[in-house]
Amino acid sequence: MDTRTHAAAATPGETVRVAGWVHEIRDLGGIAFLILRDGSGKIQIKFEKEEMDDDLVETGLSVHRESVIAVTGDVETEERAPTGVELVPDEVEVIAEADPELPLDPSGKVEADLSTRLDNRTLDLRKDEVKAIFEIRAEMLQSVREAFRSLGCTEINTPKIVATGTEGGTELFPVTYFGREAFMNQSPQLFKQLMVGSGLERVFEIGPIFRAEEHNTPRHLNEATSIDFEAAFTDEQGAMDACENIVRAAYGGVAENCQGALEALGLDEEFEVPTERFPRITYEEAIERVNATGELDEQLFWGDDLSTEAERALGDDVGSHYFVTEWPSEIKPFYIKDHDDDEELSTGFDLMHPRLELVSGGQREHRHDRLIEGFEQQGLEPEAFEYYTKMFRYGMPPHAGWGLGAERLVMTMLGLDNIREAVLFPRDRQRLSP
Ligand code: AMO
Repeated sequence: MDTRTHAAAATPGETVRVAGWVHEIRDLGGIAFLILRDGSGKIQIKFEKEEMDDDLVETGLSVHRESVIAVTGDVETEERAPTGVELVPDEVEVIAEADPELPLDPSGKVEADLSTRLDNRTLDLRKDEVKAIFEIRAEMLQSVREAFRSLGCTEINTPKIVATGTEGGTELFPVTYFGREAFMNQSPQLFKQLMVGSGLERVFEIGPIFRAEEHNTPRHLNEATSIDFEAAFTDEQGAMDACENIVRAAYGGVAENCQGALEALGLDEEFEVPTERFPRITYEEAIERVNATGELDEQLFWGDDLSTEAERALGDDVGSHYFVTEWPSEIKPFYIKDHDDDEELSTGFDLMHPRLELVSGGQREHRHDRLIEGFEQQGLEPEAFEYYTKMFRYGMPPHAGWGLGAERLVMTMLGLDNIREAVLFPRDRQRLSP
């Protein structure tokens, strides 16, 4: 059991045993300070060389930085100490000595590039501002889960090894499954849809998705975390309402419970929970607005996807989260329903942060025959998806949903430059370990 006193809880007048990492040793001659760091913060340990046992001083001051030690002693008030208290040691125990040469400086005095940091993530995460990202990520996931529960959703877990892809054939990772070809799942899309036709009706999943993206970009991962929602008896408008609710809850939870982490990132003053309703702009209006900015070398035409430059121009123009609705049917996947009165228009939508896309979603095609036609139009063989299409013959209600990239949410929330900052151990073209 963890019987130590946390650094932040050490109170003057107490005798305590603290344990953690040697953050820094400052030797001023007759007096020396060791700064010990643990999960709660830091505490100064004072060594008065003339007055203390030689072995104690020797042990305390010769230990290498980042070693794990335990120190027992009396806590005293000391206004000049960084936290206003210091510990006068009676005993120093070296629990796990660190090598003198470290691949990365956790005190942050020596800067390291992202690749070195990711290679040595354990040491990197000893920095307050890096640890803060993952505390915020955890809080975000917790708030999202709670918000889904209050929307009446059941959390599900669906297979990650699957027989077919859903999000376009080129981005699949093949695996061998007992001699048969299988793939890592790109999205829980088909499984979550099958659940709205079950007794569960409203579901969410938070889990990994795998995309064999060919290019390294600051916004793509080969393994990402998708926050997925799907609900029966709703349309794309209802799905967008739920999406707004969840994104707002994520920001709200972080604002309420992560003040320390936001401070460590220097964001405590500027962090804002979006309160205004996210504008819903049609695709047609979006391309008109992009063209009107004059930021693009070439004009956009109906049927074009929004390029990174177009997203940026529109994001600057709108200035907040916004939805793009009514995309052309031809650029949305087979499972997205077309508008009843105009087959060229889909019910698909994207939620955009001014910097990048966060969410795709829409109302789904729940009519069996139309679904089969959609497969054929997209050049997919409906037979391979029979496990899915078959259930549309046994009572599948109208439904809608979306998928939100967890890392992109953290990235945009905290203004991170690279999506890898929001993943403990990112997977990209170069990176398969750690
Ligand atoms: P889509 O493919 O647009 O839609 O993915 C949904 C959201 O997931 C995130 N995302 C990624 N994040 C990082 N790296 C990647 N390679 C990556 N790929 C996707 C993005 C994106 O907006 N089945 C549909 C969702 C639905 O309709 O319910 C889907 O997967 O934030």
